[in-house]
Amino acid sequence: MPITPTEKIWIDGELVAWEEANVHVLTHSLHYGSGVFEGIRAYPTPGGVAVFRLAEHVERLLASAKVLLIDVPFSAGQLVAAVKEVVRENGLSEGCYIRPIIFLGYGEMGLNPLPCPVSVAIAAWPWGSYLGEEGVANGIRLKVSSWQRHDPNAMPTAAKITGMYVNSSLAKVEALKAGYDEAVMLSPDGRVSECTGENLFVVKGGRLVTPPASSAGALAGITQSSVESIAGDLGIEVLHEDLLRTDLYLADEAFLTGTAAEVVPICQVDDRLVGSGKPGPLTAQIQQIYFAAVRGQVDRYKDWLDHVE
Ligand code: PPE
Repeated sequence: MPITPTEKIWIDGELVAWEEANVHVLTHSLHYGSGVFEGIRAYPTPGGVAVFRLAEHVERLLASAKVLLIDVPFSAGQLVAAVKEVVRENGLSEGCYIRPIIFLGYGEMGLNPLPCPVSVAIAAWPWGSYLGEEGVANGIRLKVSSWQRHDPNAMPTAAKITGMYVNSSLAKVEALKAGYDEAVMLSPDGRVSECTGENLFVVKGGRLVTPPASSAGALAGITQSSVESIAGDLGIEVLHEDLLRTDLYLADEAFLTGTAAEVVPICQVDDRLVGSGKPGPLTAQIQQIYFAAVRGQVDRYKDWLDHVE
């Protein structure tokens, strides 16, 4: 997805011009994938632009840093304020995608990251639907990847580590080259884990099922937890249970969730139609409430929004 440049990027406490937000080629994280990052969205609401579940994203960012023993020189409160500053100063009143990254900079080379300088950058730009408008409306086609999700003892899947996404990219490219929209990855023990950058739900017998993040080696998604709240408030039971690939083939409905992707129906998995092959009624209902909630149109979920002004 192309990036539309905005004016300023926040780096280590200062706003710098977009085109000057550069790093040295010997940046540690470029060589070893040792950064941690987040994907956050802001949306236009009746009360002005607001960031969706900002505190939770900052908390997860700092948790990812903790896993890598990165000592972050900013507090959660400072990072929350910095994200809002980036949205405000770039005049992104129609909403945007926000990408904070904590990375190890130039200064040391070698596999011991501990002596490296730590940098924090936050960029934001307007970004449309990650899997396309067509996918959001009519559903996408998934392929079960030949690439497995990481074993959590090979790569800490609870943390959003830049280097981990080589695994996701391999799966994504394989799926795209085979003519699918997205890949679904299995854990080393053959259970459904997640998609390359999204969590996954199936609907079966009126209940929602999503793989348990820890045993499936998936990221605990903030969109996933929002969808669980929405479903709970609709009186729909949500289970965290292991899923096999055949559970995807035989689901009544399925959809994926992520900040960038939002809520996207799945219409086929490995060329099997999911249900009727069209977005199902529960998926459509949850999608509609999610899109309204992020735009501040549902009173019950107003606490999820952090206003920028
Ligand atoms: N799993 C993975 C592997 C993942 O990267 C994401 C977010 C999720 C699940 C969903 O998490 P959440 O956003 O909290 O609901 N992926 C981010 C980066 C995507 C990218 O392609 O880059 C995102 O959606 O911003």
